[in-house]
Amino acid sequence: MMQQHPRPNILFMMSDDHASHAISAYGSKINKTPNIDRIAREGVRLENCFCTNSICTPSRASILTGQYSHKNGVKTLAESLDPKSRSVAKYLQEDGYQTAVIGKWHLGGEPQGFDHWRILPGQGAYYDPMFIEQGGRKKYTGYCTDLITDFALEYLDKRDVNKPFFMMCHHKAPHRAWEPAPKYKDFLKDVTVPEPANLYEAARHGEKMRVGEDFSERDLKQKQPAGLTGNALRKWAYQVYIKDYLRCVQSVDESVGRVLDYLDRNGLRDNTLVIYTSDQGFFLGDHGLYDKRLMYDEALRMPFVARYPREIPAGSVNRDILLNVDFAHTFMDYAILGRDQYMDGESFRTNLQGRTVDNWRQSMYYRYWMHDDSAHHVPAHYGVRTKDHKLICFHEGGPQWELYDLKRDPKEMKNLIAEASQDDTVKRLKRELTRLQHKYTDLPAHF
Ligand SMILES: [Ca+2]
Repeated sequence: MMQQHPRPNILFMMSDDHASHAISAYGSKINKTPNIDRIAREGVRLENCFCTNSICTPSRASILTGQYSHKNGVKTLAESLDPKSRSVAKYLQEDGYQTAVIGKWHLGGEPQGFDHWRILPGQGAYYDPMFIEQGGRKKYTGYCTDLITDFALEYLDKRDVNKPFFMMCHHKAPHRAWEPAPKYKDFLKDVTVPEPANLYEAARHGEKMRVGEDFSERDLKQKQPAGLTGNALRKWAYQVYIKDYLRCVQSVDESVGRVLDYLDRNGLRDNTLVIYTSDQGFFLGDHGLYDKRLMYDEALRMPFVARYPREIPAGSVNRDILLNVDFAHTFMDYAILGRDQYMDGESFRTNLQGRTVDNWRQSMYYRYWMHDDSAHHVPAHYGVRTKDHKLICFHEGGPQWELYDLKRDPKEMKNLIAEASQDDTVKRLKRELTRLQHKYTDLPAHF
């Protein structure tokens, strides 16, 4: 019998739009993130952690409720989380955890299920941001990422040491418009950041997320040089974009380091499950794009590293398919709470120990709902991903199908849907897509 430890603290750090390929533990070719890497080195790195709807508000709602977007009602940026929703925060709070959320909330209304909260209104500001907290609104002087970290550590200092805590520390960074801390504004100034191989690809679905053509002056923080067009514009704009993005990531990584040091100094290392993740991935010039939404891996994959020395082997890598809808059950499992039948996700506590649960999922279901919004023009779509393949259906005005062989073509450059040799794979994946839509009671779009 395993020794029984008290229930761990859960410290969940999540940034906004931080792609795994801008984390050195994931093999980034463009930056170093020593503090996030430290969690991976002392714990586990998830290789196949995916979001089920690659956009901010819906992913956050799925993390809290353990449900797909069509179940929790937050399918697009326009919807708020119903304050009556069941959520992991409420369950942990009812079960004796002290609960807090600090930083970006972006789910409308006041946080429910948290004893303490200090959140940004909407997207919040990078510089001298306003925060909403119990008791009102207050503007603070400083840089958003640093302030969120200060507030998180302040909360830990004041907590009741006789109860376990569940804290969600949610950074705004590195979200658009990628505004760096003053001290990092010249970071990478004289460096040419390597370009992704598919930077000069044309937009496939008419999406308005092209590096260069679809940046605003606010994104670039300067006027675009006159006469710059086509590939020359993209080349120039990529450097401006990626440097600001990585400057924002620097502060996030530094924040993670401050939190880890705090845990060490205060004897919280062994009894705290500490996680770093992002609400979804992001295109870093891949396919010529910025932003997320599309089911391609750069946006679909969530970075996720976790450390809990009592259970998680140091330096391990997990390749099971794990989803944002699993987080709620996983945290409840650490709190020794049973399953909520309304949640779609499953606990992956055992998977994090290096043992894949029997009959663990071999495929995942994805759906992006925000059809052709005026700013980004990404068509709605759904799809299924296995370890080896991805099948996507752009169902509006279609259907238009895409099939990728992820083993041979990890960058998803060649759509194989029309290849006769793939007919059996397509049939099998369409059956799997239908099975998953039934399992999650999502209605397929009619076409
Ligand atoms: Ca986001």
